[in-house]
This record gives sequence, structure tokens and C-alpha cells, in this order.
Amino acid sequence: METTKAGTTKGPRKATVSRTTRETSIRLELSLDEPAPSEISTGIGFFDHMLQALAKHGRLGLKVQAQGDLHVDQHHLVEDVGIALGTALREALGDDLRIRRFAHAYAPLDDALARAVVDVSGRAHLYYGVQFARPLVGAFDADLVRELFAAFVANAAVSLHLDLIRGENAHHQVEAVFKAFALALRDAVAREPGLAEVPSTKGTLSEKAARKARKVGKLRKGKGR
Ligand SMILES: [Mn+2]
Repeated sequence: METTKAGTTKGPRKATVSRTTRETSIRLELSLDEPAPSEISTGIGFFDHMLQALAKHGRLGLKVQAQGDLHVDQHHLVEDVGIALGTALREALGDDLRIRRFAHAYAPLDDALARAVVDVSGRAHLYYGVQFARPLVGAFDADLVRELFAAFVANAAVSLHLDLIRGENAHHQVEAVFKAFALALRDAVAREPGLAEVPSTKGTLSEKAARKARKVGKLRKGKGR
């Protein structure tokens, strides 16, 4: 996987991820500080719609070009977009994690109500309290929402708790989950330039920085942050 990043301390935080396997080929550009009309093409109409909602409500710059083995099913493609999105977020954030870190949001969509709680913790965890009313939304396999977020948290190293609180219409339910996630993510990654250091009792939210600090004896080993 190739990644590039630019500007962590000042300037826009962004990253580009290109990832090609035998199953999929994905190019994803993410900017946390430059909202722009999204350009999304995955070959799955409803998934495009959800990524557009993520970009819009997350105030992200997001471009996704994804091709994959949709003749098998949608699983590989959706999961690999999650990997690319999580990797891009981690790269874009870089080591300067003077950010809000914790955030939560509720999003209603008519009958549906979803909640997302995010901690940009440096550790991956997904709680998925979500059950949709129907297995398919358009041609999109709703099971894959979990796969997308699992791949995202594993690569972004964030903790994410998603709950679908209620709803009847599966399109509304899925969209509410994506919107709640977008709103929470937007707050969690918001810069807090007034902070003298990262918001962690451990002194770091980044595994790379933690390893470096341990080497020079600034931090003891341990999991807590
Ligand atoms: Mn919709």
C-alpha cells in the first residue's frame, strides 16, 4: 500500500492511499481541513451515497475511486475501502494529535436514530450495536456496514461505538449511522491548537510516538491512555 501525507502541524491534514490487491484496486484521497464536493465511485450506488454523506457531514475532502470483484460480492470492495479510509485518517492526523480526541453525535433521519461515540485513542475497538430492518438497501448488502467500520477502526486505531437506537426504514437506518459517525469524527479530529500537548495522561495518542518515547525512557510500557 502506498501512502503520502502532507502537513500535520500546520496546513491541511491530508493523505492519499493507493491500494491494489488481487481483489480490489482503490485510490482514496482524504483531507480533514479542506471540505470539497466529494468524488466517489465504487460501483455500488448506495455505498457511494453513504460515502458522500460521510464527506458532507464530516466536512471532509474525500475522493474514492474503487474497483473490485463485485462479481463475487461486495464484501472485498467495502472492506478495502474501510482499510483505505482508516489508513488515510491515521496518516492525515500524523503525530501532532492536539485534537479534541473524544466526541459523540446523534443523527436522526425521520424514523431512524443513530449514535456514534469516537475516541482517537491509538487503539482499535468497534462496538456495533446495530441491526437493520432489511438485509439489502438497493443492491447494497447492509451486513457490510459492520465490515467497513471494523476495517476502518483497525487501520485508523480509533475506538468507535455505534448504536442504532431505532428506526424502521433500512435506508434511513444505514444513513443515520453514517451521519452520526461523520458528525462525531468531525468533532473528534478538530484541532485544539491551544493545547500544549496531546490530550492523554500517557503523553501520546500515536503508537509511533509512544515507541519513540519509550526508547528514550520518557514513558513506561503500558496500555492505558
Ligand atoms: Mn438517502
